[in-house]
Amino acid sequence: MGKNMVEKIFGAHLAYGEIKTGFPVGLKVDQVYTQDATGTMTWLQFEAMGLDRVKVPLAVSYVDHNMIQSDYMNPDDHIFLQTVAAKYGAFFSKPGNGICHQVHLEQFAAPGKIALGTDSHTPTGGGMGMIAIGVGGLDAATVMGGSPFELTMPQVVKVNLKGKLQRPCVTAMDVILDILRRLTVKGGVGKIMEYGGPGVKDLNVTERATITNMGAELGATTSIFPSDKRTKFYLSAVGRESDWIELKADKGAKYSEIIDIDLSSIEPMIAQPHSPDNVVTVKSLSGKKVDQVCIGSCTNSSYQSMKAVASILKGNNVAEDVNLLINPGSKQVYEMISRESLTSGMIAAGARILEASCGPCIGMGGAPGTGQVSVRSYNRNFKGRSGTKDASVYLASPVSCAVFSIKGEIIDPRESGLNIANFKEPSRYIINRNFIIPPRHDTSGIKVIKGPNIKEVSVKEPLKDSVRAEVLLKLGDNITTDDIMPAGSAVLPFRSNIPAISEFVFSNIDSTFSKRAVAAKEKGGGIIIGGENYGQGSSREHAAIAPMFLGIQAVIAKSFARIHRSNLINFGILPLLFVNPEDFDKIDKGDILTIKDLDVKLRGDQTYKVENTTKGYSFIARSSLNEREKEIIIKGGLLPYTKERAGS
Ligand code: MIC
Ligand code: SF4
Repeated sequence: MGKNMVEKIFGAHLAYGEIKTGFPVGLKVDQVYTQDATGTMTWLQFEAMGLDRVKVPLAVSYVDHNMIQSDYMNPDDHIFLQTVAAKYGAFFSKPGNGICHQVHLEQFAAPGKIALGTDSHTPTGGGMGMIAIGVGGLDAATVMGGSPFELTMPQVVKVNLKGKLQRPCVTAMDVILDILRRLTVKGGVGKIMEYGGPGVKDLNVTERATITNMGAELGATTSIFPSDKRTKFYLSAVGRESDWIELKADKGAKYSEIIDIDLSSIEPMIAQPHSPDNVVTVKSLSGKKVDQVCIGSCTNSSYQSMKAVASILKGNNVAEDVNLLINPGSKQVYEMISRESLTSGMIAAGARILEASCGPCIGMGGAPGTGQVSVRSYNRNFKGRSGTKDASVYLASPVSCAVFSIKGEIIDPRESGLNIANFKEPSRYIINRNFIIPPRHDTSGIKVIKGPNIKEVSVKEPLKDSVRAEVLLKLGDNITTDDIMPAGSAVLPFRSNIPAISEFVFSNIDSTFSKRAVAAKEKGGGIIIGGENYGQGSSREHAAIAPMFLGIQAVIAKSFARIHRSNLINFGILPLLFVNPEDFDKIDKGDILTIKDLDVKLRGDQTYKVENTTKGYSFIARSSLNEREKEIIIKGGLLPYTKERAGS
């Protein structure tokens, strides 16, 4: 029987289980990478496992998020990450080297491999024909410690591309925005998007990477493109032709669903506030005034994106009322556009060029003004993420963004009259690895340096047999991890300090949350009530560790996003599902819920009678944990579970 690409790669990496949708499957992983905002916890957790060295063929510690360094905390994290990488045999990518996903694509991604990254946009590597999955830090740490990576086998959906993009005004960003419009932020949950069809050859590797990167916003486990001649061309241009293998689906390969997309029919698209799936055509918003434009992020900061932007800005002026910020994705991109004198054209036009990092995408500077309209070539426009609660953030292609910055308003780039250069892929990129420190053989003399803000990892106690807890918050659908654990320059420095960061949990939704949680903890703990797709977005496990630290015992929701669900389990918080969605309506903030016989129910049919002691009725909730997940919850989380197994 013909196999799809996912089955081929999973088959070649199978550690245990069956490649059968809905069943647990264990995979051997080739590469693991971390970024600083999630990496400090990951590496602290790895350290707590007591091993001498990482047990995966390749591990990389990147620094790209926390770059403001307004005091000692961010640089202390950087030095910790550098020394811990040196101690345990990982590469270290220095601050300034670029955004992890862009750098990984240039330097390490390879077709046919499996990579995990502690960031939800790890699927960027799918553009290279690899399975690249975003995970929580503790999952990454256990895999670096030698365990296989276990996941529930997703469905594989084929995205069948035909036709050609209307270049240069329509880009890969418009393709993924259009897919988000069609499928929504829940459309990919439990699925891997496998791209195929004759239209694939119209897209080069960095364009494919834009699509797989933002596939994260579909809620998909990952997305993958074939590895073909264009992949070979790119790998040879970055000096890694020997990493190339061909990868394609067999004839007759099976898929759970097939989605057809005609690239020729795609127009410039834009996501409106406050969700990446709130997509319309750029044309339909013509004339809307723009205050700020930001170009970059792991989605659209490649050499190709920057060249297009430079061609539009050349000889023009950024509109009087617009602030234009640009962050190239990597040192390689930066160096190349500088050598070609493209940065000088950008500066002359009035752009503010930032360093190669996440920057405004994660609220590290570049916040818009009160009530302002900001259009960004980024991947997320959740409310408040930019740092300004009442800003209206839109998402569009780098081409559209550059055009808007000159015109001062939203306008279809096809009608702008501006000159936009067509891109010719370079046959050689600058290859300079001086910002990547390779692992050492002898690590005996290396001391891991931890500044005073780096606190030890918090661990939960084993599962109690009954829970009596207060409903601290009742929320709607699509709650993001940005809602649960905000980012931005005031919060990110505390990523290595759980007691301190826990004060910010849900702070953008309810500023009294952490205080109320601490008070409830004394009396048995708290429960959160969520709607559909609870925990979508980022992989930050802080959205589970900090609530755990505040005494949250369970989250009862209509459905969960994949990475956050795993993170909850990894930190001993029970993810429960409403059996009857009407029960959601009956609960109110402040109700006391009691769940008894947890251990027996968990090991049994996983249905739980939840008594609403305040209102005097009960309802049924269920969990859907596999055997390993059950044990993890019983032990109080993945760390105690792993330690016990290592000791036994
Ligand atoms: C994001 O885009 O939200 C982040 C910041 O890159 C996160 C990781 C984090 O919270 O550190 C992600 O996407 O996983
Ligand atoms: Fe960084 Fe933004 Fe990409 Fe997250 S989405 S990795 S914050 S650039």
